[in-house]
Amino acid sequence: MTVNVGVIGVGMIGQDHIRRLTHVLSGARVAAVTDADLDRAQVVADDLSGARLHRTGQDLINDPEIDAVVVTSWGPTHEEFVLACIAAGKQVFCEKPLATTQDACERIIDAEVAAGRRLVMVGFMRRYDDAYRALKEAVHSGDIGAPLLMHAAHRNPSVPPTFTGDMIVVDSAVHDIDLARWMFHDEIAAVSVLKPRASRKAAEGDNDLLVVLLEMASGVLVDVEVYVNASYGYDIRGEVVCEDGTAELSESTGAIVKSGGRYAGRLPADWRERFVRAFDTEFQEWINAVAAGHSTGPSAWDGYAATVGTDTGLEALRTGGRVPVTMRERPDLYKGE
Ligand code: NAD
Ligand code: ISE
Repeated sequence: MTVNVGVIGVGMIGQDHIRRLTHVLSGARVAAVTDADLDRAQVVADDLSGARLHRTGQDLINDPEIDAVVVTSWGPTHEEFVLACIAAGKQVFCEKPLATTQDACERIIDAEVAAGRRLVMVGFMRRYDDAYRALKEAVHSGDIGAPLLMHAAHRNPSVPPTFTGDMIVVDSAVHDIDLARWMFHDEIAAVSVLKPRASRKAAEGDNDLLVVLLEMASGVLVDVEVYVNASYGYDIRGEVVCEDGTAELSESTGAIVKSGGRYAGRLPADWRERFVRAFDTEFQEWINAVAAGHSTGPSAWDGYAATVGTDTGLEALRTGGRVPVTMRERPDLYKGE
């Protein structure tokens, strides 16, 4: 079966996902697209064989020939489209964030629970990265004792001027928040955010970098340095300190060349390059699940937990204090994941 996918939002990541669905993966074709910028959507549709252009996301979701939907529009629009997919009984892959407010995430959870089956997957692609999977396996192998602490770094070379200080937490640290929950099979109990002196590259009134400290319910600590104007490349790091050893995320930079008394390797330019294989794996698993009639991967519950984590992080950033995390009870639909 070929899954006919409709894509809502054909900006940067929407076009990257269309490329992988069309040219890299098997079992799916992009059959329709839409965007608030219809001219942009038309250009994308023209480049796809037999793809329809819809005027709105709702029209695309209601198209009977569309089996499943990818939502890659701006965060504040996600709730409307995800809820419409649930109402239409269609599987939906939604890029992070699931929704920008906790209330919106809860409305999605309530709708999915009422539907009685999982229809939503959230795009936390780090869970599909070979290096993170190997790190998780090492941590839980039993060979190096129980985990105590994780050091993580999330560095972007640069961000556009529209990227506000809050987005360091909401747009970037959200990945580390999801990763910590996945790595340790645990919820976050409290969040603190520390700021060094302001960098000359940070916008007036903002700090870049931030250190986000996550206290997991088990007592494991996770410190995440998030630095969005690091200049030198896209650099994602992780090291878990356990009772009897440590496990470190390997660098996916290809060869390290030693020559003339020096050594050098390559850093990825951005998240597209660093996580290209993870995105491919994530989407292939989604297509396979959709073709088999079910969902997979990070759930609406994970999307909700991440938004609770970023909201708590924002409060910690504003108050300078340690803020406990409060979450609703996990519905049965998401138990045992
Ligand atoms: P972008 O601005 O390049 O593209 C977003 C597109 O959505 C634009 O073309 C815009 O016109 C369109 N859009 C906005 N509102 C719409 C609406 N109501 N209906 C239809 N189209 C609409 O943004 P982007 O960088 O591609 O990010 C899109 C989403 O993907 C965001 O939620 C972002 O957080 C997420 N993202 C995830 C990763 C990752 O690593 N997983 C990386 C980048 C972006
Ligand atoms: C971007 O939106 C992403 O999701 C990337 O994965 C992340 O590394 C980057 O910091 C975000 O801005």
